[in-house]
Amino acid sequence: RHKFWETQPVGQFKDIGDTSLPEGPIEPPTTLSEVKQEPYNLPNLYEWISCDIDSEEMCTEVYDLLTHNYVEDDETMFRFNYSKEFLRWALRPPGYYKSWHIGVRVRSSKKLVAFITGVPARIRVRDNVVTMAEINFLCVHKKLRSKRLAPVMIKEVTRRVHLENIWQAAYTAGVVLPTPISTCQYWHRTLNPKKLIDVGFSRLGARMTMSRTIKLYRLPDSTSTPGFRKMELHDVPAVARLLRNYLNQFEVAPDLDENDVEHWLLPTENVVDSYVVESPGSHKITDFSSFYSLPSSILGNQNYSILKAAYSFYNVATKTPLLQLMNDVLIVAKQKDYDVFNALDIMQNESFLKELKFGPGDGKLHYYLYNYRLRNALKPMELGLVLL
Ligand code: MYA
Ligand code: JJ1
Repeated sequence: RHKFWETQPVGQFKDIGDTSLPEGPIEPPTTLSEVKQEPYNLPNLYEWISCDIDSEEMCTEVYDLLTHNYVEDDETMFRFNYSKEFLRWALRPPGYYKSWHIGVRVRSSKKLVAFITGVPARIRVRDNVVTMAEINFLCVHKKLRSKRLAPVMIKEVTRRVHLENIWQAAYTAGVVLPTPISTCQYWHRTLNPKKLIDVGFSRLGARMTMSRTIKLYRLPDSTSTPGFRKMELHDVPAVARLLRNYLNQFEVAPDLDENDVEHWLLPTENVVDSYVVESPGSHKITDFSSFYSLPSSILGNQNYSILKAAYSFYNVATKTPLLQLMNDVLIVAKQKDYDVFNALDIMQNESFLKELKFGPGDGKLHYYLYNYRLRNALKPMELGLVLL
């Protein structure tokens, strides 16, 4: 069934329900000298490169590959269109390794035809904080699909991660592989109903007219929570405290320090947006909410070419009701001209999805760990990790 994945240290389908297997690493680490020193072999037409994502030229090549060949929905109506600024942000967190930004070129033409990345992260799994690689942006050019290039890319990124003495990884995918630690559902909050219906992202509900639909999804012009404002650099320590404390309750979550919070959550125009609630009297930061910006190309529509989507990132409410905080974030997303606000059913998101008029999408997201076994799959609400 899974000729490649059956050979890898991941939870296997045949082991589901076997409670005799221990939680934790599946294989022990080897010594660094036992890690293969040369890259895996590619078919001779191709060559490996490490991508210098700082270089405008290289970043454009990666952007173009992904824009035309990355993840699509099941009916090929939309394709993720990560921006260059987003890619630079996603790929250069504290402690990143350039050697984990891996490209494959055609030797003769130098054309970039495949890509995979890792970035380092400390992920807590129950009581253990584990240094891992977060693997993302696996992409093979449409013309080179089904040639078993993906397994070679995965083995090569694994080798380069091992060279840094790191032995575990976390990743998400829309496809089912051996074996998900959790399976989550995408939910969508319409902000611009007319456009979403025009481009086929959503349909007019039964017994609904366009004007009733527009009214249903209308939001106030301004936010309601006193002290709600954009996060600033001086908020980093307070946000880090809030977030670390909040994420403690989940079975799997990132272990974020102040440097991580500054990188991942300080607002970057058109990439990531964060808001805090500062108590008007005490100036205490009591609540926090964030989203990232991931547009999709609209494939084959006469009127529109880009869908502006915001994705819920990390939210912490200690004083303001989470429902009210998220409603304020929907209002800012609408002000910023996003067409839709997306969220997964992870963390405490279920507590606001229905009430704030999110509807379930047709997409699922499966979460995976490499070389780390969990005895049982987790409920989405036990997950405290968002991958980009
Ligand atoms: S998820 C996003 C993935 N990208 C896309 O969906 C973009 C559009 N699709 C493509 O570009 C291609 O279809 C890809 C496959 C490249 C996905 N994750 O080369 P093949 C297995 C893992 O003939 P292609 C993301 O970025 C498949 O089951 N494996 O196939 C996270 C089969 O193996 P097996 C996948 O279609 C990535 C084999 O590949 C995926 O030409 C995490 C077929 O290879 C997938 N999304 O190319 C990667 N899709 O026979 C794992 C298919 O066994 C990281 N396959 O079923 C693991 C941790 C590594 C680090 C460890 C450190 C310690
Ligand atoms: O965006 C997604 N689905 C949309 C569009 C569907 C178009 C036809 N297939 C959707 N729209 C309905 C919205 C509606 C609004 C009013 C209320 C009811 C709902 O469902 C889906 C997620 O649902 N996205 C995808 O399929 C993209 C791929 C998802 C897998 C991602 C893999 C990521 C890899 C990470 O490394």
